[in-house]
Amino acid sequence: MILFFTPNSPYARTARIALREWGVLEAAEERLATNRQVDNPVLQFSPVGRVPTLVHNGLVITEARSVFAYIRDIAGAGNAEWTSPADWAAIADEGQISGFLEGIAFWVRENRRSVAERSGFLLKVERNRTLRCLDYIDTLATTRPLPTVKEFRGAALASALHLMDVHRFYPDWKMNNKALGAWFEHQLDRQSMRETAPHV
Ligand SMILES: N[C@@H](CCC(=O)N[C@@H](CS)C(=O)NCC(=O)O)C(=O)O
Repeated sequence: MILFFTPNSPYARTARIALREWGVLEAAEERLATNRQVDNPVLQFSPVGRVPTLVHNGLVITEARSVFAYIRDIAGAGNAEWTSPADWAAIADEGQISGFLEGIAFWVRENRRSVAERSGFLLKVERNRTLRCLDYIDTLATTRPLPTVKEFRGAALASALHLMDVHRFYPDWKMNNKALGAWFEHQLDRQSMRETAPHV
């Protein structure tokens, strides 16, 4: 099983966390992708060429949510973290968390462009989205316990928060979002988080 990743991708990180949390790291080879390069090895398997991409038994699985579910399934834990009948509250929370992660990933990409090319408008849109999401998810965290990074929405949330932190987009966020800050600090202690920390 090959898992393509890049060290700072919060999407790929959720898959790397899953390998560790669900005990299947030894069955996988984590292979570096070279995103947006013509010789990106991911392109041998997937025309989309994004991470995470998981290759196993002739299958090419993309999209972080599906890769997480697949890893969980081969670990013997079933492929769904939602209970049956569907846990719509968890599904609703996952939507907000995925949207938050997407916003942070976009913010990082925009910020990576040269100063002249950056859109001040889009940076502001993403900053405002982030502030709104942090408040919303902080309220969630005070209402009911957030899952650990062993679940996809926990891994996605922790990966997004960590990337936001290392880029220092909003250094004081924990002061204004105390419940979420406390949850995040707990996740940082986990080995899966330490082994996959982004490099800046
Ligand atoms: N919707 C995808 C998003 C994955 C994604 O955007 N990955 C980025 C890295 S953070 C990537 O591989 N970008 C390279 C590219 O778009 O060519 C998912 O959930 O996995």
